[in-house]
Amino acid sequence: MSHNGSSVSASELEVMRHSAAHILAKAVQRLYPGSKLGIGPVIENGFYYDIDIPSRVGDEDLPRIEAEMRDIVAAAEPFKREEWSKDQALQHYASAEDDNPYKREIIEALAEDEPISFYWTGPDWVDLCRGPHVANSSQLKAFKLTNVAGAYWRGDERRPMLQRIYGTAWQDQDQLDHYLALVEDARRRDHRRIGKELGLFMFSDLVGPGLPLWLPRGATIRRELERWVTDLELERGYQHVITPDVAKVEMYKVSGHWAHYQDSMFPVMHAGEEELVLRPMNCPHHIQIYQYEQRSYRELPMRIAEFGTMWRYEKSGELSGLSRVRRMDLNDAHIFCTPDQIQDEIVGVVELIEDVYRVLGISDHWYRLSLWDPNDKEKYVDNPEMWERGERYLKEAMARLGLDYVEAPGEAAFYGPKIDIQLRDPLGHSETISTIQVDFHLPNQFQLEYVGEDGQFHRPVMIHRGVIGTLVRMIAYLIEKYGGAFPLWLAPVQAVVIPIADRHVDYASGVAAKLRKAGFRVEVDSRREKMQAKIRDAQAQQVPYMLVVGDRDQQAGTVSVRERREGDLGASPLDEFVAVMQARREDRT
Ligand code: TSB
Ligand code: ZN
Repeated sequence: MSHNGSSVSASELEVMRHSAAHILAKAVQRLYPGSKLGIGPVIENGFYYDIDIPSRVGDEDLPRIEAEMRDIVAAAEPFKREEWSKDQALQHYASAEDDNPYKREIIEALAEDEPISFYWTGPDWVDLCRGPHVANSSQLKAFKLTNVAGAYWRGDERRPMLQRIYGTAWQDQDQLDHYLALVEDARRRDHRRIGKELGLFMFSDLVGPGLPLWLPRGATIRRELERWVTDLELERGYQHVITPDVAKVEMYKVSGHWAHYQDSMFPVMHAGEEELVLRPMNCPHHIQIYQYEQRSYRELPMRIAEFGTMWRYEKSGELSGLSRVRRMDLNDAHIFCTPDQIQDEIVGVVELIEDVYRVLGISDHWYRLSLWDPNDKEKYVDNPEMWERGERYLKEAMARLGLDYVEAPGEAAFYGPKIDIQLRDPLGHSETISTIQVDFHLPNQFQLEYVGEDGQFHRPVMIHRGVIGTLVRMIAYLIEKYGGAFPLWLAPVQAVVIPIADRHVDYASGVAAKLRKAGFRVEVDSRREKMQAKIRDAQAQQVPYMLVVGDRDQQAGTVSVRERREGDLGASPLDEFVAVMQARREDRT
């Protein structure tokens, strides 16, 4: 995607990573005779090779394989390209020394008359490969094998499972070290890990994959976010509604979801005479509310909002903690407006998103203009004029806002182009949280109308938008961003009162009661543990305030305040401290 010189070095790096995959495969075949190679592509930050290895290989075997790779690098083996005919290639992979059904399958699918390229690494090892490669194995300077996973041949669970060995490779040791440090940081911040440590959410085998269960502390974070955003929306003229998360299949036939989005939907439920389906999106339901009455231009723009529950049958291999799930609540709204109002509405949504991000401390986001792919008739409604019009509106709004964006063909919704707001995780992967979409399609499908100033019927336009996106994905992101240290207003437990001895428990309970009355989430740690241990535990739970109370506090009506980052802040009269907490909660920093 880069337009400058760095794209050149990026592809150099790719070549090196690809050569690293070959060196890995050669090392594995040396150590585990009889290993049959599958495919070994370059991926982001590194490479992998899928290999059918006669014995099971685990992460503990990686150092040995790495050492073997180092020998190959030290031997400075040249990479040499050769072209074979299809027959020669097939013969090679049918021979006793390199009998390989996987490679034969790949070759069978290639054209009859075109030569097939092979790459030698040293005089004794060859692999089917398009290339290009480094000239010599000694050019591989800095690499590391990272993990092993099972991978079905061709991703098909009915085919054999091979072992996929992952590695990372870089220009030099510094770059490798930097990357490994990032990986370590990402591991520490991983929302799945922190979610467990802080007791935020869980999954259950009996409930099923991609279906998170929120524990009380996680539910608290959700509730706070939901209340906050709902209030912001009410201030801005949104009307909140509540609609069911199933509907008749018929509705999705009208909307076009059935034709373009069925792959992501759960199977249909046959209930008596009815055919019902879990909704993958909230739009058609909101459209029903729009159509409940005849609408006039005076009611527009009409902003119908809901934290709407959606169900998407995501592939099991793509599920990932809270970031990609099968049941989610979207901070959704559908704005019904006249064509003249589109610009202002888009601008208003972007401003709302920027306000929300400012409070959450999000500043490294970027805008992506997600466009259709005219060649993909299955995914997209075939109406070039409509796509062009939507794109124009979005571009004009971005120009008005003075915002830069990156264009991404093939990322649009089936019904219209989008502005997606992209966020990066610690390893630099980007994902969409907020989205703004212009849609001329659904209003047509449902024959939407309003009565204009002229007394005639007109067709409104729809803007679909999510501000904090789905609560799951946003919370996964926030857990990683804050490393579990949520700002006071979102922290599931905002203060722990720690009595020094048993005789302080009553006073501690009084302090907690007072804070609870002021609306805070407070716990009293009355366990018979040392004060230091209690502080350590509260600190590990990332609780913003620890209020230690002993004889002196009890007599003076104070609390000895410890803040999770600043440490000991000294004694403070309880009333004063409640006011400090209130102020901090209010400005949400
Ligand atoms: C904005 N109809 C629109 C809505 O009105 C819509 O559903 N758009 S969407 O398909 O792009 O989804 C909105 C957002 O939901 C995405 O931007 C993404 O942040 C989030 N999302 C999508 N799929 C998942 C998933 N499987 N798990 C978690 N979040 C998801
Ligand atoms: Zn929608």
